[in-house]
Amino acid sequence: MIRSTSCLVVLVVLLGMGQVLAEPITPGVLIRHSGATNPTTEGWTFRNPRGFSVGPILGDEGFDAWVLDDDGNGELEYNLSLSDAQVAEALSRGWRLTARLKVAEVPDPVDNGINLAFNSGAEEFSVDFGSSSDAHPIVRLGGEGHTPVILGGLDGGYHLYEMQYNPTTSVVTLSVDGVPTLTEDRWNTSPVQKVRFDSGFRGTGEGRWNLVEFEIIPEPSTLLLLGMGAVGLLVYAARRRRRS
Ligand SMILES: [Ca+2]
Ligand SMILES: [Ca+2]
Ligand SMILES: [Ca+2]
Repeated sequence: MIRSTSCLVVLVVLLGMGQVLAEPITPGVLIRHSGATNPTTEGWTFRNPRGFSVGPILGDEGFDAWVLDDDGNGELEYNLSLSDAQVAEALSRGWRLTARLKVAEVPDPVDNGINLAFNSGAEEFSVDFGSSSDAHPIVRLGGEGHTPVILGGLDGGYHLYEMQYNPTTSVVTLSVDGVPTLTEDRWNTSPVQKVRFDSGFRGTGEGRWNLVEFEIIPEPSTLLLLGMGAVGLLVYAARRRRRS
């Protein structure tokens, strides 16, 4: 009895560890850009670079960042291609796409010059950025066909933008500096499966990207249950051992 219980404990603990170890960076995070690091050294694919150069900036209002300064008919993209399984997991568990960036030009019309998106193979969950003539950031959640919103309470510096998808309601909430600000459930279509930050051909704009992170929301309840199960079995095994 003790031996079989111990085997069960080991199995449960290994299952729990496997769940943690299967995540490549930290639990739930599939890819991340941070600071002034070249995204190609972080696992991002650099696609279609033409028309302008990119590079680091240090200590910009206290932030390090990677600069995409598109002044015209340039375009490029940093992306991570996603498998069918990863997309399915993201849509069933929920996902979070986070970026801290500064829109450096004033004014900067919203025209796909500064983009952040998760393309699911059906929908394009996107937000693109600009700036008003008095330097407030502008966001357009959902891409072309959606209404740009001026964030009048914010200055022209770095801000944290977080898109979070609720798998129960299929609604994305955009939080800015931790404050839920916009929601959206209508998206343009896209046949590709990837996470990307980029600058489009027609658009212009300078995005200074301090952080980009895509996360499939972990299931703490599963890990918690596994942990509680393991503890329970260990207690049970210890009691059995004491009695025998
Ligand atoms: Ca520029
Ligand atoms: Ca362009
Ligand atoms: Ca623009």
